[in-house]
Amino acid sequence: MTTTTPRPLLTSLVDAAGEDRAAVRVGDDSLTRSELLAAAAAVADEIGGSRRVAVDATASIETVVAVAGCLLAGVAAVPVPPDSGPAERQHILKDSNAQLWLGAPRDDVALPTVPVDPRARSGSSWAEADPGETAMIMYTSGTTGSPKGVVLSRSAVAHGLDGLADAWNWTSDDVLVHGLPLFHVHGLILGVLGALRHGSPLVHTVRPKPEAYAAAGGSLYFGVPTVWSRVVADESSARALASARLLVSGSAPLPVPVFERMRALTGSEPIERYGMSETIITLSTRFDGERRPGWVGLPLRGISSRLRDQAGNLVPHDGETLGQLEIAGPTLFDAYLNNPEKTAESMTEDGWFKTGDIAVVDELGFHRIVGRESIDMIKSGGYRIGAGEVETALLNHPAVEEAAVVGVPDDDLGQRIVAYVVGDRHDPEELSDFVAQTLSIHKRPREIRSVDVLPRNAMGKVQKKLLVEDYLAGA
Ligand code: MLC
Ligand code: AMP
Repeated sequence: MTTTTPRPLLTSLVDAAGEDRAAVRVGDDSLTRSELLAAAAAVADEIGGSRRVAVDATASIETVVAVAGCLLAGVAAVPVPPDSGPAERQHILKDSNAQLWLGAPRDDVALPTVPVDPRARSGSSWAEADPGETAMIMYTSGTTGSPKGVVLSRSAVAHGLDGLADAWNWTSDDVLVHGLPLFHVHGLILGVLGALRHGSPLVHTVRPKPEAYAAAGGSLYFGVPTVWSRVVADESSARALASARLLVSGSAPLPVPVFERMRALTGSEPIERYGMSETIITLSTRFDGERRPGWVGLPLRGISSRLRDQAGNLVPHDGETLGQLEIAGPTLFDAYLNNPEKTAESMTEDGWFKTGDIAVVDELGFHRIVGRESIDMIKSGGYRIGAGEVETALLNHPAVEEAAVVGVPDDDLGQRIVAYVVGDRHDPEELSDFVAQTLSIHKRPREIRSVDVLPRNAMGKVQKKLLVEDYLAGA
C-alpha cells in the first residue's frame, strides 16, 4: 500500500499567525487563531525538549492550548481524563512515564506542574516535528487489565483528519460545534485538532446539551448517539439544527429510530462514521453520497477494510454474511505503549488491525457494524469500558468474592453497566463509592446486584450471556 506524506500536522495553525479569525471558544473563553498560536507557543517554551507530558484534559480552553503547545514543541501529549479515579490517574502517569503535568496543580500528582495560561503570549517559532513522531498517547480500555496507551503518530493523525475533510468537505468555511470530552479520539483529535488543521472555528459547549448545540449556530456538529437521542427528545433544539450543513454521529451505533427522528426534525440525514482509538476514523458516509440508517459507509481515502471468518477466509460482500472487521491504512496506531504482546495480538501477520468488531459489507462497499466479538467490551454513552477493569476494581473490596460485569441494552446510553457480585452482603452504594476510588465516573456500574452464585459453564467460565438474558427477563 503506498502512503503519501501529509502536510505537517499543525500547518494551518502556524500559517495563521497574525490572523484575527476565531479559532476556538470553550464555554465563555475564546481565542483567535493568532492568540491561540501565541498561547500554545508559550506552553511549547515551557515543555520543549520533554518527551511526553500529561495534560489535565478538562473541557476547557486550557486543554486546547496545552495540546496545541505539545504539538508545536513536538512533545507527545498524554490526555488524562479529569474525572479518572486516583488509581486510574496513577496508572496513566506511571505507564506513560510522563515528565510533566500540564494543568492546575493537584495533590495526588507528584510530577513537576506547568500551569497553562491561555492569556500567555510567545512569539517563538518551532520546526514541525517528524511525521513519525508521537502526537498523542490515548488511554483506552481492553477487555481485561488496566487501560492501554495507544500511541498515535503525527502522520496518523494528519492522514485521519485529511480523510475526514475529503469525506465531509470540511473546510475553513465550517463552524464546528460539539461538547464532547477532550481526552478521546472523537472530542480531541477530530473535535479539536480537526478544527485547527482545517481552519474551521470550534465552539465547544463544555457539555453536549441539546440546548447548547441549538444555540451555537454551527455548520458541522459532532455527537455520540446518546447526544443525538437527547437532541431529538428536545424537539425545538433539534429543529434549530436544520440550518447546519452536517450532523455527524459516531463512537457507537446510532439507533435507526434516532437517525429517522433526526431526518424528520432537521430535514437532513445524519452522517455516520466509525472508528477506534487504535485506527482513528476509518469508515464514513459522505457529504455527497448515500446515508443509510444503521450503516456506517465506506472506507475513507487511503483506508482498506476486509472481513474474515474464524478460519481467516475472506467473507463475501453480500450485505449479509458476518465477518471480523480488519483495517489497514496510514491512520493506524504505532503500538500499545509498553505492551508488545498486546500489540502483536491485535495485528494480523500481514499488517491489518483486528478491530474486534463484527460487520457486514454490501456489494457497494457499505459497512454495517453488527456488534463486538467480545461481550467484555462495553460501550456506554460512547465510552469504551472493559468489563475486566471494572471487575478488578470490585474484587479489591474485601466483601466481594466474585464479580461479573456486563453491558445491558439502554435506550439512552446504548449499553448500561451492571455488576453481579458474590460475597458478604454489602451496601451497593458503598461498593459504588469504592469503585469510584479507582475508576472514572462512566466506568462505574449503574447497578450492582448481589447473587449467591454466578452461572458458569463446565470450564468454570462465567456465562455472561445468561446474566444479560436473565436481566432482560427481569430475573
Ligand atoms: C454517570 N453518573 C454517574 C454514573 N454515571 N453517577 C454515579 N455512577 C455512575 N455510574 C453521573 C454523571 O456524572 C452525571 O452527573 C449524571 O450521572 C448523568 O450522567 P449521564 O447520564 O452519563 O449523562 P452525562 O454525564 O451527561 O453523559 C452522557 C454523555 C457522556 C453522552 C454526555 O457519556 C459523554 O460525554 N460521552 C462521550 C464519550 C466519548 O467521547 N467517546 C468517544 C470515544 S472515541 P453530573 O452531576 O455531572 O450531571 C471513539 C472513536 C470514535 O469512540 O469512533 O469516535
Ligand atoms: P474507542 O476505542 O473508544 O474509540 O471505541 C471504538 C469502538 O467503538 C469500535 O471498536 C466500535 O465497537 C465502536 N464504534 C465506533 N464508532 C461506531 C459506529 N459508528 N457504529 C458502531 N460502533 C462504533
